[in-house]
Amino acid sequence: MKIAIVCYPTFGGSGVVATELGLALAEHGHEIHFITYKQPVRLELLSKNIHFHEVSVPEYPLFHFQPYELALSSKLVDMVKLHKIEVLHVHYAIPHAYAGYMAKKMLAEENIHIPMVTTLHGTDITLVGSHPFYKPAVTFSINNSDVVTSVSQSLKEDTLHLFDIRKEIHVVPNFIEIPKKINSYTDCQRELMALPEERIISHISNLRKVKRVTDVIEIFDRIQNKIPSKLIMVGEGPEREACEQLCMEKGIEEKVLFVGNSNEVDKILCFTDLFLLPSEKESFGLAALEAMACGVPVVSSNTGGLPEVNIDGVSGFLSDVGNVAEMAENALKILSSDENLNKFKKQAVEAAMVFDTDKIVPLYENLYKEAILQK
Ligand code: GMT
Repeated sequence: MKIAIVCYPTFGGSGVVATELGLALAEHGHEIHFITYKQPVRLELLSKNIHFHEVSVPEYPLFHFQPYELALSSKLVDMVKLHKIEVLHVHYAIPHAYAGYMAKKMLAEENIHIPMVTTLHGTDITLVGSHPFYKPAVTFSINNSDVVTSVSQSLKEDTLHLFDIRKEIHVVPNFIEIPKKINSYTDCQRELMALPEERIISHISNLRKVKRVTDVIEIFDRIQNKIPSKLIMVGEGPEREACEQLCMEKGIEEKVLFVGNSNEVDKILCFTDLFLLPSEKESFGLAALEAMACGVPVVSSNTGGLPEVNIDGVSGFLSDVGNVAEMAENALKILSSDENLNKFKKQAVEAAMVFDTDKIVPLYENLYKEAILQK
């Protein structure tokens, strides 16, 4: 199939899932066209099956806001015609589903009928999309997609609760290539990060409020009071300063390393003993799955789709949002002995297997085939 993928090209989970999906589909022999404003971060390799088309928005002083949706829908029309694209897969409802719908309508004028698959990722529904300023447009674009998917059962339920949806929503979870993860780093160079007796804890996100990153510091502070440990904070975002300030107030700044955005997530996870994800909202929790696939147990909140990924007492533990004391206790349970830690590490990988690329990508392929047949 010839498939266009529209996504955010940044470090966010929706862009990562879209990019990994495109790469996996290309490996299955499909022709993939990424259409976005910048080459996606995880898309290092363009090849016979992988193409990237940049959407440029010319600056014009009259516009207070440059019309990205307009430029995107025009680019979609041009690329669909030029490359004979058969299916459009848009990731993140805002504004991609809206732009995709406009492209479909323009193409229909020329008797070209292309189905659109819309994948809902989380904040496009739970945070931004349900805002009254966007809600009518988001409802409209979901109802006018040919196929709608959500990344967890919990997000499906949230969508049905928050919007007036007439379409069936298919749950297609985030995925990960397990064998690659397990074998990717044999020499972790753990000694560069911590002393042999120290445990290494990590957190990866865009350090936004929704991730409750100051809770990460609170949990770590309680852990390091009991056992020697280090915390690695990966990612950039508006809450970084508050976290750094909190570390200083607690006098733990030397034990916490802020490394910014990283392309070496696998390497960091390789020497990590425990992953913390105390989010306020999390439709799936790709970061937790990435950790589990690398054999890292997860202590997380029980919000959104996290209980579908992190299995309580198996791959880690879950607690109510904000219950940092319980999260710290759970972390200590896992880290208390090598025997316990190794048991949880093994169980984390096993729980991640459910989301192996080979199991999930065919679900998307089947939805594309059905959508094309129905056109
Ligand atoms: O979590 C983020 O801040 C990034 C965000 C995004 O939209 O890129 O991630 C969302 O989509 C991911 C991929 O489907 C999910 O794994 C994340 O749980 C989800 N984030 C939230 O719901 C907060």
